[in-house]
Amino acid sequence: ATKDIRKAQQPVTEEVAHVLRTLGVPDSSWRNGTRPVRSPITGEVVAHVAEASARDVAHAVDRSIAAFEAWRTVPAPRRGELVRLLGEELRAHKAELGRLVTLEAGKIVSEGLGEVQEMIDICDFAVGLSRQLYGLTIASERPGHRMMESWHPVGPVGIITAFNFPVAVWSWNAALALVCGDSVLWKPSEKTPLTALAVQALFERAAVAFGGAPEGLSQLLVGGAEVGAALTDDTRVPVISATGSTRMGRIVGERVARRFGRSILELGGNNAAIVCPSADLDLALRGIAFAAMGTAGQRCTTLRRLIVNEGVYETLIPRLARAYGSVGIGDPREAGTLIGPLIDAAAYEGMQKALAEARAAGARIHGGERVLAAEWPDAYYVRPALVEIDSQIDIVKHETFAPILYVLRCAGLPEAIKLHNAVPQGLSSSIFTNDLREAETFLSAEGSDCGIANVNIGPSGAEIGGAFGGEKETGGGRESGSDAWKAYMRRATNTINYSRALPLAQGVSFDI
Ligand code: UN1
Repeated sequence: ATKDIRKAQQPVTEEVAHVLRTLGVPDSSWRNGTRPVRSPITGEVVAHVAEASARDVAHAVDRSIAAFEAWRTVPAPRRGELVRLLGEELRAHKAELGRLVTLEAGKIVSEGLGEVQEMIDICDFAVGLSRQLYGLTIASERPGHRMMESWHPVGPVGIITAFNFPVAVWSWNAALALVCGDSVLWKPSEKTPLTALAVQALFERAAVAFGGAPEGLSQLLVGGAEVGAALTDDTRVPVISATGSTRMGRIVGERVARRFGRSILELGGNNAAIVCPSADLDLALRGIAFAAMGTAGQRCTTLRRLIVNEGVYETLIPRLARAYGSVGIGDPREAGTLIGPLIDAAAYEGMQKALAEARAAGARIHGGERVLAAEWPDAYYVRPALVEIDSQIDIVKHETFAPILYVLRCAGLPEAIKLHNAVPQGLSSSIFTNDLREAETFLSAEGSDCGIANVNIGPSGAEIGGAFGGEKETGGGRESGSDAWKAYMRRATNTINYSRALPLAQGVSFDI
């Protein structure tokens, strides 16, 4: 192994057990179950979790409805107090929970901690929101009448999350849903149930400190696709928020729509950055490196396509290739590691398949090979791949959940924007430029077609204050900040007559 490749210094299984116990997760939930859980750091089995059945889901929904019926009458600012206490638990256990994210999802230490920070941030946001669930007052056309809008709790919210943000995505949904007066049911990724168990334990502590939270307000359903399907099909669950692949989202979205449920879908991205001739290339290089290689390319916001103006191509790409060649890969717990493992063998195979297709199309590929295979045959570490390619062939339009950055050359901004938007996904995007006209054009109606569009930062690493989500095959849902809370409530339009007459709208007369 070369200097930039880092081996594990300490065993994983013992550390997982220690962290779970520190976080107050009962042994019974992770020691003797039927479903094995692997750490991607070494590929070893670190726990066996118990699984829910479809019948358990139905029973959990019964409890969730009872909890909802009590919770919806608790004043919203008081509901905010529970979320404040959850934020306090997360603050107190940030180090341990962040560590567990590292052990179970393979994120480097600062990204594991960052994910917990994102949870703390959304709790703070939701606490403030609990006093700001505003409706409008609307001018009525009738004398002596007033119209207004009321926002009411909607019911149990089903939350389906992915392995790559195993805890933060739950919190974006749950913190909002809870202050909105809803109960929550969480089906985490089958690849990352341990972090979910830990969050559930912290939630339960917060509920005890709160005193009087209804039993079953937040429930965890560990299991596979059949658990997700039972939740998705249950007509008593009005909102399903699902994060994951477009393939999964198409199934969930169709099933929820069939029963007139509401879905919040946060699916695949194929995020690009455009580099213009005026760009600050030092800054662009750092922004690109984090967005493309960070989290081993396993964020939905990961930078996957780089569209570079021909005027700066020969300066930027060799520098980027050098960064790709020297980045630290290995045990994510080691200081200096920037790229941890892929989640599993399937992720590795998907990556190699995509690279083979690009190679067959004549692409020039830097990196992409497996490393540390002799040390850990069951773990999948790769050097991130930089792929110079002439045109946006099919594989470039596809989201491969691995660190592959396709680089395309372009002649000017109109061509760059055209290439940028010519993919089925529409999550996040960015432009590197110091030209105001280019920046504003990119952000305008004729610019990026994504839910997130940035200037002089990469497409990943969004803050929780903004609405998060995207267009087209990304699913159209919005989570987290801004007014995303509205998706977790139902809206009632109210008309109040405070006069003695009964005028009808639109001048209709109906005298009996
Ligand atoms: C995801 O990968 O599912 O913007 C979410 C980001 C993070 C969230 C990513 N705040 O990269």
